[in-house]
Amino acid sequence: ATAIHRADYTAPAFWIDTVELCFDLDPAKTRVLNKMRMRRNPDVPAQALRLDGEELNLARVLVNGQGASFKIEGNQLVLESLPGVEDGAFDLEIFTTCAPAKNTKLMGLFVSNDTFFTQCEAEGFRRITYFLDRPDVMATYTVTLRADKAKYPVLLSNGNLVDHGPLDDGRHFAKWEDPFRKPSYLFALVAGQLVSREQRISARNGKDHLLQVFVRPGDLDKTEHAMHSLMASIAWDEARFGLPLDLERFMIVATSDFNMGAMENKGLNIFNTKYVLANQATATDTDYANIESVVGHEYFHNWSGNRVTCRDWFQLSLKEGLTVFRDQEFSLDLCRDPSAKAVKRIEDVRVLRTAQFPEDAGPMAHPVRPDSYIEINNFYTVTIYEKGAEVVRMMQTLVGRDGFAKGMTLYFERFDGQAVTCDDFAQAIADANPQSELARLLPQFKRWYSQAGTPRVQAVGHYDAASRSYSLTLSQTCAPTPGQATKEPFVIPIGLGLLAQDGSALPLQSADGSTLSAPYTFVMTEATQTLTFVNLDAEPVPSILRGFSAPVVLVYDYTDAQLLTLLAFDTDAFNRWEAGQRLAVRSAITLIAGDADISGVKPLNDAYIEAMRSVLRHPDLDAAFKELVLTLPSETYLAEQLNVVDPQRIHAVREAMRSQLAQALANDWAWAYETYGDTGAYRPDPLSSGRRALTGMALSQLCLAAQTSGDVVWPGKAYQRFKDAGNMTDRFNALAALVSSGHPLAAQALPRFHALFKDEALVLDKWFALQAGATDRDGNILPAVRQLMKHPDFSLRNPNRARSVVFSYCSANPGAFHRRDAAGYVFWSERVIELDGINPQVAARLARALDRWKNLAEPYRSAAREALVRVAAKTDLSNDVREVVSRALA
Ligand code: BAL
Ligand code: ZN
Repeated sequence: ATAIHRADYTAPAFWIDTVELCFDLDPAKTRVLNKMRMRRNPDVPAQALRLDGEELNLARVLVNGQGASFKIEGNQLVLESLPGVEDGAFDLEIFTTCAPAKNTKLMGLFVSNDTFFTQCEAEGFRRITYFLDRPDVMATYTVTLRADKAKYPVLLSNGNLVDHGPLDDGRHFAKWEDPFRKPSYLFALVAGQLVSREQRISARNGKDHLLQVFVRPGDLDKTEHAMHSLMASIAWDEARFGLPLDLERFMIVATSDFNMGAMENKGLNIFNTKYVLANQATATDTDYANIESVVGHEYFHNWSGNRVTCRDWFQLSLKEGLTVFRDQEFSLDLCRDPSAKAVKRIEDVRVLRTAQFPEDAGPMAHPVRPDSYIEINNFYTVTIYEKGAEVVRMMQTLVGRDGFAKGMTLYFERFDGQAVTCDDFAQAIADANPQSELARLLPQFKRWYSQAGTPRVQAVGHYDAASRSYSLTLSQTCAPTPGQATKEPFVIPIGLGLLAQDGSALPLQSADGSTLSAPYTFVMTEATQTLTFVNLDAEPVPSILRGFSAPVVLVYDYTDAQLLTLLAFDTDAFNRWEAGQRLAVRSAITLIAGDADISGVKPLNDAYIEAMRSVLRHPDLDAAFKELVLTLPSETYLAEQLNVVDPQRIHAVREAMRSQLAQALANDWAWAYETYGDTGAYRPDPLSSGRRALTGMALSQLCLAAQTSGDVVWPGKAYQRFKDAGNMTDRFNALAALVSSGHPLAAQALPRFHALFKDEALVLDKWFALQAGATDRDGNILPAVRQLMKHPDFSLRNPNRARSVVFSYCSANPGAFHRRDAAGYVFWSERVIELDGINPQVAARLARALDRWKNLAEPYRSAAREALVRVAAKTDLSNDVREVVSRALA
């Protein structure tokens, strides 16, 4: 496979104006008739027409109704001689067949539970018919679906239903027209036995719309939250950005076999069931929150992605970074309470730092707008999505919230109906705000799109008592990443405040005597810059990078006392949380990086424990915020702070910290459990979700403490709660408390849970994931995982199930995965190879579990390398997996 380079982009040699597709749906052999109205692109030198196609059986090619000569070159259908009509336009008709039932890659047209679904992004449409399968070729589609009526009563495609009726032999048809031009990756069809929740709404402009959520019969009682989320999304996009729903009908369909979370096909979003189905008996608070943001995300794509799409796949973050930013803002705006907003922001940053920062430091590091790729599926990454969203967020910071909304308006005015680039977006935001810092700094700001790697900002403070001034020197660096040896300085907005030693907020007075208004953001542009503040009676405590104002690592040599002050008093909730994390990281790293014997060690000092007690007992802080502060930094996050990673030592130290907190705060956890434990009638709002999260944490800590003390009361209470809980969050947390503490009652609770939910696939995923992700005790998890794979409910073909077992173990359970005997890595290599034969996209995700092998200590490092070499030695790997393992070994 060869790499594709952004610099090689050329416009297509042909355009497709209209597409008429007719499907005769049959799982074994679906017939696809594709009639296109095409024309040459006069701006490009005349050349042969090359259409993409994959795993298709070609039966017929007609040009203007006549048989035409063609050849197949690799995965392309090539037509050399085309009619030389005046305007270069012609009709091309292609008849192919494909085998949806055999499509285990879940790209193109596939069958799941006797229902047809499609997934075309990025390059799945070519598995349905020969096409110019690239996002800058936009056409209008008319789609006719024909199928057996009894088996496939519901026939859906993009746009509006314009005709339907019976056919011979018990078959029927439906004809759909999508009035909007779109690239092929937004095409979709669904056919099967589905039922729908319907809602009619009137938009602000008085237009009526039909909203539908389609699911399998039996799941209708789990669609209310998705429908509410959709209605809220529609209202939000109109209110915040003036962007209305542009279709008469908007459909969401759920499928249990899906590679991604969901897909924004025009008017016909296809979702993984995980992000649609919820009721209180089967879904947790986290599920509810995820559904809200994914429904929002896909809906927001209707403008940021569909109305204005990407010129090429290097511009993927144009739509994904922007749309993640939009879904984050949507969820933030739905939090009415400032504390809930802070919690949401912390959660988003946690994802960025535990997933994207490692990516940016590893072999797959790439800019937000990559320069090359081998397999585009590998670039649906946390860098494109989450870092891309941070880049958009910084733009909003630099132009202000209103300025950003103006920029969005200009962007859609300029580019509606077009396929454009990240440059076009940034330019529109800047042009709408000509006086802004963004406009002034745009070329430099765009380094966020071109340079990979996480910048490090080192801050050094100096207080001068004689002049009563405090200077803060900031220096930025960014380590080399593959293909980028040196980096130029970034534009880094740095939220900043100063606290007195008693914790009170200090006014920021600059040397020229002016007072800077709060919240203050310093826009860093140079490699090193110094800020000076005056009229300070004593050395202040700096609160830097407030709200996590830029996706950077902030290095500042805080004293413990300063961190305790920030934790207790910072008005910026993000930095308040961050101070607690820094304290915990410091205690952990000191031990992990040293070589002292750590058995029986108590890593946390009294001051930290007292600070945690104060937070837990705090009368004014919300439960959700408390839960975040009391959650120790993850093993993955700790690993990223080290140059040489011993995963077992990290695991042992973190477990010792958890255990120490459990014992030292035992009374406080009991108090928290009693105080927050009853959340009344179930509602998945941030406030009551936070109470359940903290209660779950308390129970887990109490069961952990019981492990040492021999107490039987709390494990008993956990078991009782597990049995009696009125919602899945409480039930699952109680089960997790028993499993994670290794209590014998877990052995009773697990089968009971399975029996209760044996028909609920998404709940079984949780059941599998809990066991595969459980704390390792004497190497017991890997054998358990192998056993789980033999369970009658396990299937590697279903991506959700594969993720719940294999990924939960390999990618989310470092303490169990990184074994001294290398058996975890052997298991990983077996599964990557096995999955690659089924579904390369999912296999390549799993392959990334060893991205950071070069940082591992011995014996892990050599064993991990050996496992990678074993996978790479396989000659018939997919491009997907080949790219990942080659980059890892490079
Ligand atoms: N476009 C792929 C799925 C998503 O990001 O919405
Ligand atoms: Zn998206």
